[in-house]
Amino acid sequence: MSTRQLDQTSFLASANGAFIEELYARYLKDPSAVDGGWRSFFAELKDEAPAVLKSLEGASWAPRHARVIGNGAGAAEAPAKAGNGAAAAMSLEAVRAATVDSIRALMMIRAYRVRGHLAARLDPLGLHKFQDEHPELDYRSYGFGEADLDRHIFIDNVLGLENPTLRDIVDRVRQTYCGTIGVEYMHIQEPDQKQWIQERIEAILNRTEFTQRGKQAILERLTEAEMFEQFLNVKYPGAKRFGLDGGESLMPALEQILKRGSQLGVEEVVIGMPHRGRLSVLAHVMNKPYAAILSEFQGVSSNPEDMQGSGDVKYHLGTSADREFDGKNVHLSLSPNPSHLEAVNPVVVGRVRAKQRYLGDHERRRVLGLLMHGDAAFAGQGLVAETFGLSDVRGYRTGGTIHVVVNNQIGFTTNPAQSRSSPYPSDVSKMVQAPIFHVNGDDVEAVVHVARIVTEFRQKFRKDVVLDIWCYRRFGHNESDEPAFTQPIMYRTIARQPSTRAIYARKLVEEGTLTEEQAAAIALAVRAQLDRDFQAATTYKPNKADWFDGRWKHLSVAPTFEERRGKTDLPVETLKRVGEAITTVPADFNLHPKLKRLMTQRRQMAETGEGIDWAMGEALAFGTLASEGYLVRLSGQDVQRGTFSHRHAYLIDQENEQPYVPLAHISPDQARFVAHNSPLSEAAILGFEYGYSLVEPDALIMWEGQFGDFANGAQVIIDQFISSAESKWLRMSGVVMLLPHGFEGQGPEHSSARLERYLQLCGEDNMQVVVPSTPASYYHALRRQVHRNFRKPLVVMTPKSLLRHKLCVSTFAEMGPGSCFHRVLPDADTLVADDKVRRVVLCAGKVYYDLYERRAAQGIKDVALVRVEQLYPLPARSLTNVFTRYRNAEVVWCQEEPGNMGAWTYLDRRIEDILVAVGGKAKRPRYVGRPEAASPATGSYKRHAKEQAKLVDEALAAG
Ligand SMILES: Cc1ncc(C[n+]2csc(CCOP(=O)(O)OP(=O)(O)O)c2C)c(N)n1
Ligand SMILES: [Mg+2]
Repeated sequence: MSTRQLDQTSFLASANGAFIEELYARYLKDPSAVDGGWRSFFAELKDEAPAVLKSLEGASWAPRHARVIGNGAGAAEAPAKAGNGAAAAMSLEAVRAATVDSIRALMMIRAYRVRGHLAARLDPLGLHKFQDEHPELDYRSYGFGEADLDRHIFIDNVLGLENPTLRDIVDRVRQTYCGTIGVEYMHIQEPDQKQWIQERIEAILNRTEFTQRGKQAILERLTEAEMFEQFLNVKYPGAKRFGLDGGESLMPALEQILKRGSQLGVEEVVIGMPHRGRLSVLAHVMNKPYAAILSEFQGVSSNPEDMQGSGDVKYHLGTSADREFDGKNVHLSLSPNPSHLEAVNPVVVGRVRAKQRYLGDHERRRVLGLLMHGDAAFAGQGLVAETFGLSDVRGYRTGGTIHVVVNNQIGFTTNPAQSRSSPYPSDVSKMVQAPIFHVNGDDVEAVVHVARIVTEFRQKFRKDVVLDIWCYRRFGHNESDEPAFTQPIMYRTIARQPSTRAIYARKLVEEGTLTEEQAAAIALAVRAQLDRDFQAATTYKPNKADWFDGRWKHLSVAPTFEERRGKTDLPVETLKRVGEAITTVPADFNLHPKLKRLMTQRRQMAETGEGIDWAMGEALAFGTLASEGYLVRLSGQDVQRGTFSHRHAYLIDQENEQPYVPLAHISPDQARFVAHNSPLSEAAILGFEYGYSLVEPDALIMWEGQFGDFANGAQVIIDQFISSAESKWLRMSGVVMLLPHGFEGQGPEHSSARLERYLQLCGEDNMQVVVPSTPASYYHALRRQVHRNFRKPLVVMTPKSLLRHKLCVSTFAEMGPGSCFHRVLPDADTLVADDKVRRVVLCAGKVYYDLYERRAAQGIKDVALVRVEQLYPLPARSLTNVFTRYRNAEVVWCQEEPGNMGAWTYLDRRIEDILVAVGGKAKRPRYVGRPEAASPATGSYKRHAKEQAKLVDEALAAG
């Protein structure tokens, strides 16, 4: 450095960051190139240096009013006394010393931003060991001593402080970051989001000053929550309600999210939550009358009496409501959910997405997803991560979900250390860089304050955000549980802990916001309401069921099995027109040569109406539905091309990788066709599509498994929603599952879609299970989904080798006028008179073609091959006709699957019943197929082929 005079404008204001960075770069190249003070400073910083230098951006952090003089060789002028305003002269050495101070202070501030939450007082019980002594949060770790506390540090524009002393800074960061709110946000990569949070919280010490009205409203919400739970406790002691007791501040938090959300454009909120506090949410957020809830405690069903179905326990029920906030209406729907914690998450997110679509909410600010979680479940369930994984994926994103963790620091009898490996239950949300606000539930104003911030953040950045409310569970896991068996210390502490309401009421009285009488009057009013509703509950009648409201108006309960074909045929001209449109590619599109051939072949199918293969049959179903105005949405791994390279719904330009989607270019007024390649998850994607289907009845919503067996990763969604939701919650869905299935020698895992599992779940007309054996059959099954006045989930065993089987083709005659879905396909060829038929071989799916070819090869004439295209609901009438027709024949059920799998055990008794009723020669069916097995299929192709030939031969052989 020269003795050149440097003034503040040229050196300190504009070039500070750059200057230090340059010094640092010089130091990295050669430490001896910078002077000793800087050298030891950089050496101390070690790997932290780049991050620290980065954090300096935007702050001015050196003596503002100083002029620098001297040569940096130790001239002894002190840094300008802050606040004196005059430009004092400083030696370069003094500037260096002041700058180093500033940087050290900034490092400390940065440490608080990153780790201040570790020292925050989050636990209302005071049992959690917070890290108050964390060295990075101690100013002494930064080269300061006690004597420095009153020294001015030359930083401005930081923490909203001007000209602070070290003590000011320490006070400020402790209040902001180590009070009753702990903020984790420094893991976020986007600087604007980080900066927004910093600015939102630092200038105001991360607190809101509430108005008197605001404070009273908070107390009212707490009082309702507490008294409602207490009332239930007194009136129905020991009845399970999974009380919110100890976590009451959830209620004002939710209220704030809805209120602030409505101010920021939210019109609809889809809510998902577990058992804990659900009754309070139903009553106080969803405005479900106390009388309705109390009547359920008295044993009245939640559904109107004339409804069938199983119904469900009260803490699983959903409902919807319209709420008004400052004159703005917000529509709320609380999703019903099963006991399986977190399973509702993807369902809620799918519902949000569907609502955003039909409202035209392109910015995703009008419809909001709000999910509540228990601490143990949030950390434990993989579905949480799977659902986060959808958060910014095309086709699935919803503009971020607000997550609220009711962190009562226990899961049933399990302590946090036993339920997770991470410090917080919320760590999983860092995978999407969600900001996380931890807050002490007993500081209810802090809770409401952060509820407001998370809502603002979500609306501004449209990203997931987490509010982690640290609270406690006043009683056992449920109301008949003894928590002291396992957590005696915690429960002794809880017994001494005044309620959140009591703490807040006392605070308001002490600060003079309310009188004690006013606080008591709030409680009295709530109690009076509860007493009135308790009386009303004895005569309470549930409203009419609401499952055919709104977009479901044109639908109704399904008619009996035999009367529900639906009109799925189309004029041949329509098929041709759609067929041509979906085989047309723009002239300037660079199509892969093989796909050029494929499109030409498909074009021929459309022109001749002959030889229509599986993919073309599917495309015609999709295309005709879209042109009739039904949204068609297909989702799953690699679905755009198709796992088996058969679909090619999205064509990729070989020059620029731009997609072209023929199905989206049929006509200008068509509905959308979309296929989304999904993340590699089954549960989240199927749950999402199921949720989507709940909102959108006039759409074909499909999930395709890569191979059918992978659907077991989504078993919770299948068991708890798809197969049972209509019965439990009166909610219909037309969701479709496409599950590749077939024994083709590919080994244990790529053969079986576990057909047996779906059949075992079937009952009470809950869903449909089909194994279409022709493209036309598949085409009708898909079209039927929306062309009837009811909706049922559809499970389809889809083929693999049949995709390219020369016999597995259809014609327009089978799709055109007068055609429909046939639940049973009779033998195509009559080879002998019906009474001469020796055996009827019933089968489903691919094995039919093996049987057909073998029968022809062997010249067998007296065996009829009958395909059961729909296994559930079982087409009893059609099968009766078959058995009546072939009265003298024995009946064989032939399947590829091992005997303990496939449709056999499901069909055995049911076919027997029909045979007995028909009274022909056969009294019961005989089984032909692979023997019982642990693993679905062999890993050896040779063995597979041998087994397959054997079962086909046995099905046809005489005797
Ligand atoms: C997937 C799943 N596994 C196990 C259970 C049984 N179970 C019900 S509640 C509960 C504890 C949940 O703890 P937490 O998530 O912290 O919620 P809290 O009850 O404390 O509010 C358990 C294990 C369940 N309902 N769902
Ligand atoms: Mg818990």
